[in-house]
Amino acid sequence: MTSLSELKNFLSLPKNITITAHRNPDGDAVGASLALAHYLKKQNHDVSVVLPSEYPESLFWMKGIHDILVYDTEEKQALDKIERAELFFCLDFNSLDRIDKAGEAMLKNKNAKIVTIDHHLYPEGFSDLLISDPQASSTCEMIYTFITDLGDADLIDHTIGDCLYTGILTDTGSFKYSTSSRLFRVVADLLDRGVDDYHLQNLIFNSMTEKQLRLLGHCLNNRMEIIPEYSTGIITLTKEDYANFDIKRGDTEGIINNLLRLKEVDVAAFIMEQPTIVKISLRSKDDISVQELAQKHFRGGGHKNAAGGASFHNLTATVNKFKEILPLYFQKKTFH
Ligand SMILES: [Mn+2]
Repeated sequence: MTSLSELKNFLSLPKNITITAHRNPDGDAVGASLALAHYLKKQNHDVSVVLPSEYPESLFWMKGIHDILVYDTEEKQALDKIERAELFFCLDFNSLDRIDKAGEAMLKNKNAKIVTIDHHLYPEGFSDLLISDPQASSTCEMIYTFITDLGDADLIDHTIGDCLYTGILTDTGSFKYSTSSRLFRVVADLLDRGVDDYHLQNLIFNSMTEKQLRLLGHCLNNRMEIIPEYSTGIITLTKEDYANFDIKRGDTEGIINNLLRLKEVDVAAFIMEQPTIVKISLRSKDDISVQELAQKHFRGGGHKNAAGGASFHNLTATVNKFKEILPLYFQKKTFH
């Protein structure tokens, strides 16, 4: 299976299909998985979504989310779905290390075809059919195009629309990054299909817990450092912060974007001390790319304006390493 028309043929009879997306799934990964699952179920396929790790609580309102199998905690059921699948959809990632053990299990199932739909740069070659578009705002935007290209735009109802809109909204930071006229046309069509954008904005963004807002205050007040000569901002979180604020999955989401609200900051780094590694998230403005820095120095990758990776040094050493690398990538500014 190497073309969309072959896939369409394959899908003309009910199949066992397993959808997966990357570890620590975000709004785009979960939204794309559920949207595709709802669409395929409408065509009588037997569909399951298997994610490597837990999805964020902020998305619990999404229809079908509690049917998702989490490999970390439901390994047996997840493996069963992976072993029985005739077709895999890999969404919102393009290298198998993003799905850990689920990837190994998937490759063992030699009877199944693999279709990847993703908007990250430099896809690995593990798929039978690769639909890659680094220009797309989100995998959710690509799922819309995918369903439309299969001739099934009419099947996009407001349930599918809600899922797609969620991924678009979160991956573009409420239409702040990687937008295009094409994206706005997609969104206009989703609204025509019954998506309530105001309601979804509230569900997704105005639903912080008090703890999360206080943690944001702590980060900005006590853990932020600005390096003016490299237009860079850094926020760090220590193990003690994780304990004191009882930080759970999803609690730190979006904190990094606050650094870019500063006029003088073009590059933002969020460096988190985790139990065994130190994680680093990077964001940038305009044409400044953080992708290569993440890939070369922190075993990671991502997009031009949003990338990440990890380090096996301690927190201080990782922060120092990041500061030492800055001159390799960014012009030093002089002040008069
Ligand atoms: Mn995405």
